[in-house]
Amino acid sequence: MEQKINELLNTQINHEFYSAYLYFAMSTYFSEINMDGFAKYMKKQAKEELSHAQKIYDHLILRNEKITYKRIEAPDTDWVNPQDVLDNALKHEEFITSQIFEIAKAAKEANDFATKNFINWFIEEQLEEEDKFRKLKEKIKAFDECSCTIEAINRELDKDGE
Ligand code: OFO
Repeated sequence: MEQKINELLNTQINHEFYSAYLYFAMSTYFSEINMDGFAKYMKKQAKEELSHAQKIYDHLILRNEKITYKRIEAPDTDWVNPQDVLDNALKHEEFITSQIFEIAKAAKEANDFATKNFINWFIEEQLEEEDKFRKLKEKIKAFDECSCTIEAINRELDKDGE
């Protein structure tokens, strides 16, 4: 594996851990305002992010590649309302998608077919994750108009949670 791809994959492990950290923080935010369905949902997302980090870790190990550990930043938690949290989650996923595309591009340029194939799973996953947050964000747009809407979504998410 080229050094550049090793570095990109190690950086992506860090991004996935940061994503988990961010979503746990969002889960805390929702717990604190008694929106337990949303809290469960974000906790589930956080756990998924940990599994993404592990997937990349396993791929590097499988290829006998070096793993490097980096500092995980603390997320900013100054959200003003639930809509703001979901805006932030969607923006974050869009950033992650751009990073995944960088890996795909580098793998293509290096003719690293194993990484190219591996990263395809993440490309699909990102489509789903952006879609999930976009839809949830749209749903709670009505929050300002009717608090019963957000209560209904909260109950729906509570049923889906792990
Ligand atoms: Fe939220 O996605 Fe990981 O990759």
